[in-house]
Amino acid sequence: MVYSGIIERHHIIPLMRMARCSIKRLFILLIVIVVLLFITCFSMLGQSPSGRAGVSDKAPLRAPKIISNPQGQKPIFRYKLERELEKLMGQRLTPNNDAERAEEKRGYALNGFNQFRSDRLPLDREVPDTREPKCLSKHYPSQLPSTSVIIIFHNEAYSALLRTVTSVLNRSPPHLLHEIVLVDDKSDHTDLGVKLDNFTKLEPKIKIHRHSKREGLIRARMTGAKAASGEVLLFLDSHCEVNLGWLEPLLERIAINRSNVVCPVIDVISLDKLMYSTIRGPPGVRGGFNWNLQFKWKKIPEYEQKRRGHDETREVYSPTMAGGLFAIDRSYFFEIGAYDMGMDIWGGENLEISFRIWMCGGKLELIPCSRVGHIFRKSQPYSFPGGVDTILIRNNMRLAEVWMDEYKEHYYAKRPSIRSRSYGDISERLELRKKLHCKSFRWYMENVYSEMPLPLENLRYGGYVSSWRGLIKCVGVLL
Ligand SMILES: [Mn+2]
Repeated sequence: MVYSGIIERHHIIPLMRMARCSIKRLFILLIVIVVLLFITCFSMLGQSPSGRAGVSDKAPLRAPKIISNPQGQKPIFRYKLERELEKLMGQRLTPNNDAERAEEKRGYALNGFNQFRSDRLPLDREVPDTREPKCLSKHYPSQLPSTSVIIIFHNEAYSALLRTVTSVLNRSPPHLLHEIVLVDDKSDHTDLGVKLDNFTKLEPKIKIHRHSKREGLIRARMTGAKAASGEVLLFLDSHCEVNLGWLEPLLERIAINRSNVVCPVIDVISLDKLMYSTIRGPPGVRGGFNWNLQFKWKKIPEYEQKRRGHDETREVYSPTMAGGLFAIDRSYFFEIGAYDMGMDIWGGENLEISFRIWMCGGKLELIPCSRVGHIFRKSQPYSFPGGVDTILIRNNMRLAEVWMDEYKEHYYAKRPSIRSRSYGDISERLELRKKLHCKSFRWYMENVYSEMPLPLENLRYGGYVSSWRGLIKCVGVLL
């Protein structure tokens, strides 16, 4: 058709037909594009980027990541060279015959670390001062709250337990150390019986409580907390060595505000050589978690470094704690609901108390000038009655149901089949949350852990398509 400036009537009808046809085609094309978009979107989300799909809850070894150094630097502190150490000790630290080799093997199997060597190292050995040099020039008030150190154990290696206790006695100012409360969660190792009783009798500050049946970490800690009479409760694992000046920086933060809950920085005692070491420089990590509800070490974000004024000696706000080592004002601990007594044995309780502290008005902090060495075991040496998975899932469901509001869906999305499982009665914990006027989980995510991405990979065909927010976000990402 030649353009003439005038559209004649006989031209108009085919034009209208053509227009109608193009609208139809355009419409079909649009539908095809949308369908393609959705397919791409879902197939992308269906693949879990790190192959994490269907990951089941496994007992996470506490804080293994801290061993790896983000800068790839070698540990700067080594205890002593093997030979020097042996000379000092007057005995060998490695097995020399079949009987000793068998003993070493047994020690590993029982503890997940080198008990053979632990038994031969001095209880009061020196450890390298791993603090930042700037920490040494800090001054702390001499009047600080008195402390009950609570150490719970179940079949711990006798020498590792005693080394923990000895380091606390040697490196805590006596006027600040009110007592050491040991809680034996029904151990059956013979040397943890009378032999331990005899040792504890030597030091009036040590008190020991024994369970007549295995209760697990959570209830054992409650036994310790109820028995303690210091102003601060300080929970320690039973295979630690506290470092120089470890206590004052923790207590100072609690003295400033009783709702500050504080954790020392964890140094590494190697499980084979039992060498005490740390990574160079200030701690670059703080506590986080993933949607499997596992604790994770995460890089401290820039906004938090800014809040600290880039001062390496200052406290780091931490969204979660690893769980083994922390200090809390005793009355505050009970005020905010201690532990969820409906949880079993171990697992999930560290995230539960972390969420609760932040959501109910407290703060959770890492204190760089306080250092405690910890043996990171090779494996969990003791059994979980009823199975690890069953207990962890039940504990995590209680955690999700009480504290995580709509965000609990991110946990369930990966394991839809557990929804129907029983997690017991949570009414008391919901009541507690109401009574304390705790904030929402959304508030926590937006204000405490804002760098945490929402899990797009949770969206699946069958599992979690009901989240329209997720769907819109998904399409938004693609466009
Ligand atoms: Mn431990």
